[in-house]
Amino acid sequence: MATLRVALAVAAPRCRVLAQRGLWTQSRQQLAAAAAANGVARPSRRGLTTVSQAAAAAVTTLSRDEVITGHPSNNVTDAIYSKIGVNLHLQPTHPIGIIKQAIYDYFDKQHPDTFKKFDNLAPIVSAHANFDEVLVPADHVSRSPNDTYYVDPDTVLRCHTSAHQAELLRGGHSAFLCTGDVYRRDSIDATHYPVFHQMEGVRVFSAADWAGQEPTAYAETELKRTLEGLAQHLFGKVEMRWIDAYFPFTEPSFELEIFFKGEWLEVLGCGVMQQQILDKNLEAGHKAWAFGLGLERLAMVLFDIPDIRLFWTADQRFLKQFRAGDLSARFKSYSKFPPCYKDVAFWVSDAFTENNLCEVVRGIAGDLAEEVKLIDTFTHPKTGRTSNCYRIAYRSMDRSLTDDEINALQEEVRSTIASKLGVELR
Ligand code: FA5
Ligand code: MG
Repeated sequence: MATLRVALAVAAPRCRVLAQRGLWTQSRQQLAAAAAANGVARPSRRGLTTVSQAAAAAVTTLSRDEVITGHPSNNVTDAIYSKIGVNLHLQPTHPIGIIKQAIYDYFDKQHPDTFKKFDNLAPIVSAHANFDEVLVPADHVSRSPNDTYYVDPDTVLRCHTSAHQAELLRGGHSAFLCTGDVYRRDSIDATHYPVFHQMEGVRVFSAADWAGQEPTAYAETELKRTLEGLAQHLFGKVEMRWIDAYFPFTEPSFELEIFFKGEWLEVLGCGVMQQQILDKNLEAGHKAWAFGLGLERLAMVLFDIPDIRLFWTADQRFLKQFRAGDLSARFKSYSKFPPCYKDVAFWVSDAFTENNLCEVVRGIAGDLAEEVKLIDTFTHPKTGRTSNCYRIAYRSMDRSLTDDEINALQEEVRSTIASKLGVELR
């Protein structure tokens, strides 16, 4: 049986660390399948309504009760709650803060006094802002509680910084960079973490800018030139290529890939903003581009950081390697503790999802969980029941784990799987 994800050891080549997998790209396949099943070209979109809410409140502190509300649809865990307010992007000597500032510097140099910066918008947003306002269809997979953290049915932890596009446009901002922590229920491996950081960039144009050219073509050209310049600013001379992509909020849409250590790496998604978003939030006569880039990915490439969990360590042996404004640092591994593998097999039910399993593992083992991988599956010929076997890799970035410690974690994982996921252990 094929594994769900390529195993990524800490020492794995960096290019594989950045293996592609897009929420929105995947979703297009699902949309196509749904459309085919419904016999329609495209699933219908939920109607847009106007919100009169002011821009999200600045991050102060969110109490646990505000985030883990007790509402039956709430799926935020304590492990996730503990990440809210950490704000790695606000720490000037942290790799995430350093890369954010390097991007600011590029935009300020190219276009002085043009891009307004937002980096303290609260990560709790309305589902309306996260999805409806950027035209995410009502049945899009990203809306599922399997993929997104819901505070209550109308409120989510933003799954992308695009959640702020519409409100910032309404606020009269025609060029902005919006940075923040984003949250996604996800599988576990060296490049995927349920909390990561994005920077959204938007630039609005009017007729004076495109000066007789076709507006969409003008915006597309300007967008690509801007982002190619950014990649060069961060990485120096690099080979890059544009891939056609799909996002509900842009048309046309692209992803930028950079050739790095022998492979093509996706570093950002972007495109020409859907006219509907502009027309809804601005007076007529505008065109805009938008992009959303992953700060961890850029920092992993730039600083040679092999595992996404390292961004969250408090270990000075990591943190001391980076300095504000210094893009030349290259991460040097300070320890290589071996992973410890434990397998768990169970009969699955229809309700079982891998994201739920990963949430259980993360809730118990925290950052000691390096990877959860499906290694075997079979269907019983007589009963028709399906059994999955997952291999969990436990590893600390900072120290050796004892057998007792790992066995205790694994026991708790096993009993929680049995009690919470509706599966039968084998
Ligand atoms: C988005 O989130 C879109 N909102 C981006 C966008 C904005 C497109 C504006 C068009 C216009 P995507 O899911 O591909 O797209 O994420 C964007 C980037 O975030 C990726 O290219 C990648 O660099 C980073 N990223 C995505 N998922 C993860 C993850 N699990 N861990 C780390 N980085 C991730
Ligand atoms: Mg993508």
